[in-house]
Amino acid sequence: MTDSPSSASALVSRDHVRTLFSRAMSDMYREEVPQYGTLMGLVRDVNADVLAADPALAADLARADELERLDLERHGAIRLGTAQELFTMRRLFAVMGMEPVGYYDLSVAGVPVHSTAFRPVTDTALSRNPFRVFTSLLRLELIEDEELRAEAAAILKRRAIFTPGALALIERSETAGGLTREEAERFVREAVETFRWHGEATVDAATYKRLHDAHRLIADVVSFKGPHINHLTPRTLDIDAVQTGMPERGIAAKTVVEGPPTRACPILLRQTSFKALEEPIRFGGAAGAVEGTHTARFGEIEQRGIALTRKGRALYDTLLAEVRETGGAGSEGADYAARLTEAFRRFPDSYDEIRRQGLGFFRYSLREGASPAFNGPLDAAALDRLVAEGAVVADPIVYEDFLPVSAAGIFQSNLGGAEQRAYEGHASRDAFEAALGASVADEFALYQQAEARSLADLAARLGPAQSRAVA
Ligand code: OOG
Ligand code: NI
Repeated sequence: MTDSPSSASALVSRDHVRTLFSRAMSDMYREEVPQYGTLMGLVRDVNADVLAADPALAADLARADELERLDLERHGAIRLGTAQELFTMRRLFAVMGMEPVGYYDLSVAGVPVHSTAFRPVTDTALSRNPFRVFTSLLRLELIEDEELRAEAAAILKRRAIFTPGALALIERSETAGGLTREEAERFVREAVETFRWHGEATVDAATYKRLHDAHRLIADVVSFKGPHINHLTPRTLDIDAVQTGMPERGIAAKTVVEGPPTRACPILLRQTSFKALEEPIRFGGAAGAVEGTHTARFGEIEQRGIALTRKGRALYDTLLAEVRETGGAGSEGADYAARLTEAFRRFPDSYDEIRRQGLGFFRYSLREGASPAFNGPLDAAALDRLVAEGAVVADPIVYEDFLPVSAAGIFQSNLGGAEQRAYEGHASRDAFEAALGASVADEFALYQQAEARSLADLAARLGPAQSRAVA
């Protein structure tokens, strides 16, 4: 596959289609939610300040192929109603090289959905454009009221969220192994239609109210023509600066930043958002059109840090639970940030310690111009020595995924925070994968493979004798 426009029948890369799509989504959302544009401006300014103030960081990011993708980088979120919708959504994202990674059960946090993230998975694709979409599937089986459950299912069954043009091009891509330039552009125009906001509800006001009373999220998924994108999130290099900058630009920020505290070496993912907008909608029905409002769409910012190993993640989960469970306070309380910082003192805050203790994933490479005397094998001790000598660089691998506790916090902050109780039903990964028509990739395995690939390359560069003995 190639990006070259030389022939009209040549296929363009999936990365190219994804970039076209993420731009089109961003343009559409900026038009629909002007505060998103304001937020993008703020993030751009903060990122420029951080890079200007820290040339070493700028150099590290450039070497790790992180710099170029920074301004392109964002994620979005959608909520689907049926298994069929999820199945087709997987095929739609596959056209753009996005695959389902991870399973998130949000029912434990009182949100009746389970989710995955569609995202690119290869090193090259990620460095070109890591656009991801957090995709949730409503779990109607968690609605207690049987009649309402049946009604919601019937409403969802009647809708068709994909345009005929999008469906045809998904099939085309599946049979031809990709799309031509012209098809890709048409595909993006058609695909974006699915995620557009519709001010017209498909239900009458009374039905909306019943769905809303069962759970605000159920009303959001069931009452509309399609799964409107509910936020788009740019990536910042300093979320604390964005958090303080938001009110200055007239944006009402959520009080607590989700995820780990401020650290010298950022881990995983920190996120904050601005409150969902109350938007006018019109209900249909026998009585004629009725005006109402709906709250769903918001803005969010994220800062990404190093991907953690299972061991590192377990430590993160333990420390976070400790803070949140103190007096059952969750993330409430003025001292939350201070308690978080205190608890995370037990998480080493230097890349060197994180690496030695096996808490995070790294990408290893030979430093430019280095030619260390080396006689293999490239085991852990040899690697430590080469890193200590400075001949080998260990760059943190960026966390590309999401965090269930944070996601629940983001959901809740936009649901008015009223629905806190956990649902009885627990994780249902098998049902999710059956609906998806595929299994979700294991995020830890993906990071592990990325690290292993870098070690294999390094071993090959150090000398052929070593390439047979990778640590
Ligand atoms: C998704 C919320 C989760 C994140 O960044 O964790 C999310 C939603 O509200 O649909 O986007
Ligand atoms: Ni998000």
